Amino acid sequence: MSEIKNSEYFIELEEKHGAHNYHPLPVVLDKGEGVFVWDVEGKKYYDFLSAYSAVNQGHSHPKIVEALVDQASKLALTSRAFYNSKLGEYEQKITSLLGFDKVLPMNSGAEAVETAVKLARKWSYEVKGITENAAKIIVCENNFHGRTTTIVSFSNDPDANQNYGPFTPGFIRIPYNDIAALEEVLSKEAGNIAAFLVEPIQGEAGVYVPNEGFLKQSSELCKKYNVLFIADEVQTGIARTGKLIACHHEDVQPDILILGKALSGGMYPVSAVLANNNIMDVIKPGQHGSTFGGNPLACAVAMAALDVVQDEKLSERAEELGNLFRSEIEKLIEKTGLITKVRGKGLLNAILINDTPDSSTAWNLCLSLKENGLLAKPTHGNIIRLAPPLVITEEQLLDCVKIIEKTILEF
Ligand code: IF1
Repeated sequence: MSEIKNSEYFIELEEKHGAHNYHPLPVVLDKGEGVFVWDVEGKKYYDFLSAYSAVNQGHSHPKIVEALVDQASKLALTSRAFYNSKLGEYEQKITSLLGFDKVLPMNSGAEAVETAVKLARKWSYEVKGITENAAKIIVCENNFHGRTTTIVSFSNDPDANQNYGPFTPGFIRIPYNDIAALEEVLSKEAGNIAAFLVEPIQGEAGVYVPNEGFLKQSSELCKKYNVLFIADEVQTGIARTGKLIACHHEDVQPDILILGKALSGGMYPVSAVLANNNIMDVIKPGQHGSTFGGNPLACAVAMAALDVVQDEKLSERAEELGNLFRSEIEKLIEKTGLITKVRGKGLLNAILINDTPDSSTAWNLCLSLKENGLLAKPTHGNIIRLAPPLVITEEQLLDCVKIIEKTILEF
């Protein structure tokens, strides 16, 4: 063990004392500000992962830090056994901003997805009239909705669910971006189907953007068959794709909306499930909850984080800079055989590396990008997600394009 507290020292500590449930890039981050992070040696990087789109507002945004510190110094946690002076104003703000009657506040994204599953099931028994315990929820191949045992029960990724059984029943998987497959299942079994749970863009699967109209047609099919359309916008929400939520690209209002990650600007675990009264009111006192859900600190942070999205017009920025980024990368693709495609919406993008998914090319490219001052990480094998904080300027974005070009052409 090296005594100097350098990167090696910290990596060894994590290796020795921490579960090995991740394989991080060999960089030890110590400071973050806006689009930049610094490692313990003081080296500066552009952050092109944004903590998986949780830091849309930039690292340690002063307005969000101030809200956190002020509220933490006053009242952090009461539990929902009592009312508190932040929850009601937060609920009013987020429901009016997103156009729903009610919100159920939770903490992690997975908890919000679990809440949405419970809500949809309960609605299907008590409102739609499905026989109890017979409700099914349609999900998509290659989905990612979190890591709880019920959520991994409907995953088809062995890394996500191998040896975590027995699995929760009641889920039907169809191919992503396949309206015909959805119609097929609904026309046959809608009587027993509570909901369709879908990511507007599949993030972890490699930033798969569905066909134009997929969200609109899916939501209309759900309406036709009295099945709830649930949008998991944990990663695509909060301005990331160029709209406040990705569903807005197709003027779709989901029956249940799931938010997380950047809802707090990455400052605190905050997630939310939004729905109208005819759905949300099936949950009565004592039928769902969590110790930290809706605590005053989370509410204060989330209100500040939402203000930053509006004050700094982050949706518009993501839309504009995303188009610029993809057009610049398209030019790079002309000059190299290493990248075969760039895809994404707003500032949620990914490049496909011209090698097999089990190759280490994407990983090695990320190591080179790190050396050149930009942090990114491969998702599945040969896909590198590129998602900077939405506060990035055009000049910084073009600087990053130069770094990516330099790295690719030198590789
Ligand atoms: C990891 C990526 C993975 C999500 C969507 C719910 C959740 C997530 C659409 C759960 C979380 C995180 C989890 C993190 C890596 C990252 C991720 F796609 F964003 F890159 F894994 F797919 N719905 N995504 O993306 O939210 O409980 O994590 O707050 O688990 O490694 P959470």
